[in-house]
Amino acid sequence: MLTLINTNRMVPPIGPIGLDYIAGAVRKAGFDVDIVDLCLADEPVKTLQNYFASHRPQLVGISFRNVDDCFWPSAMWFVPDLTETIRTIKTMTDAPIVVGGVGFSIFARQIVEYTGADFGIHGDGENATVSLHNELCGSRKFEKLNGLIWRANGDIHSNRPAWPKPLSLPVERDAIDNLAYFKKGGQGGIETKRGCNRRCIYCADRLSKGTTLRLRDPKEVADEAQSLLAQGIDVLHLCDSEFNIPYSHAYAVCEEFIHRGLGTHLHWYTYMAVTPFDAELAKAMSEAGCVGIDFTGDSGSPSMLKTYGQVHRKEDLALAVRLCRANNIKVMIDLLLGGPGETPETAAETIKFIKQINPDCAGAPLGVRIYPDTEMARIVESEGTLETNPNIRRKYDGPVDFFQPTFYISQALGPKPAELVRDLIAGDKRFFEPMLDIPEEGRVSTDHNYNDNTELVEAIKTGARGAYWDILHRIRGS
Ligand code: B12
Repeated sequence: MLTLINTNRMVPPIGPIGLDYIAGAVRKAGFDVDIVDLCLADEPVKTLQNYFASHRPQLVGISFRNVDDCFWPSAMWFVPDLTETIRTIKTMTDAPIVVGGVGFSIFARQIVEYTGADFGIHGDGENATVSLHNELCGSRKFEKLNGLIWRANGDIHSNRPAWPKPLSLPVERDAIDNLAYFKKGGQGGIETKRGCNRRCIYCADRLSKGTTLRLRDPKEVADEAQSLLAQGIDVLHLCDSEFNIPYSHAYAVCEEFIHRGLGTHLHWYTYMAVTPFDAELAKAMSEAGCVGIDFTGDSGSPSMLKTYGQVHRKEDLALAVRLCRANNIKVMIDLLLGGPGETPETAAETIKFIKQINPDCAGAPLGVRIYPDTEMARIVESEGTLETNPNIRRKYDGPVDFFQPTFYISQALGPKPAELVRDLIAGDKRFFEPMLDIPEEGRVSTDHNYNDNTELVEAIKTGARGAYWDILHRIRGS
């Protein structure tokens, strides 16, 4: 028997859909599985105590979604909390502990080492969890289990990540309380594929999901959407890195939704790359129920787009906004301000351009989270000694350590970069502004950090549904 534990207690709460898929796969393999959801528990430690007082699982799986909040200057780091949770669980059970999750997979080996967990799974958890369970009950041959991080003779070993292809997932979605998450978190989640083959210099998705596109059968995706709809969940956020990569699959998913008439019952939001996108896809998405797109816009400055490794041009962003408007789809543009080479001029060019193309919203956070093994990390390392690099921002002492929240803000933006960006935005309510290093007493929040966001929690409590940028935009007014 297997116990899966959700440790993400951020609010608004996001359903641990990875555990829903894993539990479905474990059941299909013929094992019993329980989910202990600490996010929905008032008292997590008591919940764990009560559970382990009456259950003796053979394996405990812990889901670790967010390593940090990726938001400067908040820069919250959750690995110490995970360590504490694992320590607590070890006092309650002798079962081995395996950790997995999207954030976990970015730093798999380091997290196993830091937290003292027995095992980790780097990548997809469905097959890997079943295989680990089988090996633990059998011959304990760990060398060949894809994704496994394991200990032997005082060493930690890392097998190659588990990124199985073809990808087929359980569609029942009945292992977690999706409806409770919908009522408290304002949306459900679903994936149409895994992996991303883009080369954005800052992105960690290739570390956690791989660079090979692993597509689900559109019929399977639609079956799953119907399972969620049957539970009363009629607003979804897709959990793909970028829905339109590849274009043909996005179109095929829309066609299947349209064929089943899902677009009239279901509303959904998604992340998208700015290209490929055209009138045909925009129309199909709208008919399939898409009501909002959050584009990886990054910048309105050609030189910064090049630096970030983007393939789109600023003109593509303008077209994307027009296509959304023509198809009644709300549009958000996610920017990244402060990367290598950002100057007051490039920042001004971006803000001015975004104002001109007029999306519903634009996220303008400051600071790029530096992940290890990315082009971004290589750029920073090529700039010389990390500890004295004036572009690096962090809140911890000692050597620079990308495992902990470490950000890049181009020093060319001057000593008060957030103020500079806010001045450029000049109170335009379409923008989510960067947080200030020292928050102003009593000032109403204008950023879009979704961690511990009481404004969102309250709005959802009173019935708001949808992507968080859309809910914030509605409640803050424009
Ligand atoms: C969609 C998404 C969102 C949506 C969620 C929509 C929804 N309804 O679910 C929204 C916009 C709300 C969102 C918000 C945030 N997000 Co987000 N999000 C994503 C995204 C794109 C997909 C996550 C997902 O659900 N994947 C699908 C599921 C099935 O995959 P999974 O969770 O990885 O699970 C699999 C494996 O990891 C593994 N696994 C999982 N658990 C376990 C447990 C065990 C025991 C095992 C063995 C395996 C295992 O098996 C699962 C199945 O194969 C990821 C990036 C990405 N491409 O994955 C970022 C990502 C997770 N988000 C991130 C962040 C930072 C946030 C925010 C904190 C941002 C902020 N400050 O506001 C908030 C936090 C929200 C919250 N309350 O938790 C970061 C986390 C990085 C980090 N350093 O930790 C990511 C990785 C993006 C990034 N690269 O920066 N997010």
